[in-house]
Amino acid sequence: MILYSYFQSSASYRVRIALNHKEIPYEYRAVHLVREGGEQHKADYKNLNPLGEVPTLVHGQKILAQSMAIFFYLDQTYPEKILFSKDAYEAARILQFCEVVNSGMQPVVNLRVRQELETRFGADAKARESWCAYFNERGLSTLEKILEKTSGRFCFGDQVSAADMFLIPQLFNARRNKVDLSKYKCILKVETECVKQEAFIKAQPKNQPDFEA
Ligand SMILES: N[C@@H](CCC(=O)N[C@@H](CS)C(=O)NCC(=O)O)C(=O)O
Repeated sequence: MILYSYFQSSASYRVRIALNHKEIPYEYRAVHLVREGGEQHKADYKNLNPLGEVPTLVHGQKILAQSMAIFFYLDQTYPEKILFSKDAYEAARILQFCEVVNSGMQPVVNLRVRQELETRFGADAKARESWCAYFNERGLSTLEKILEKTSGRFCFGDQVSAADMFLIPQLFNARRNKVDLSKYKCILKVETECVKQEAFIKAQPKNQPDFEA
């Protein structure tokens, strides 16, 4: 497998954790999202991912964008160490949790959105930070409420799932946006367990070949 990724892309970070968790070896191909206006916009890359985003997973002749779709594919093709659950309701609740991140948080604080806020609406750094803080806090307080009911060592009981793999990269994102996480007790408790796991450690931005301090 080949993963097109950027070290500090939270959506790529999710997939890196999932691949590590399932112990699937992969080749890392860096796509620099900023250099020269962003390599994600180059024609060659857009042949793989027409939206011009990372991650993209290539498996033989198969090409997949969207981390959620990649998670689905990985569970179907490598059913060991399942990312969702065999129980339909539990799987749907994990999916629901992931979607709070995937639709209510990450896309509205993404690089492209921050760039548009600046160039189209003249938002300065402080205004952009305030925008990101609002959406991060709205999402995090929702996740915290869910975790009050579902968490054990991890987001859903004592088993690592896709929920943890969506949560941890979003915390990285929130910290970059200077969000104060101290009030999210359940989130922080789960994070303490996740960061001990090999799959999560290997996937951290600072452990990627394209890491830049
Ligand atoms: N829903 C997509 C989100 C992908 C996405 O937004 N990727 C960001 C990095 S986290 C990106 O490539 N941004 C490039 C840009 O905004 O130009 C997924 O889950 O894979």
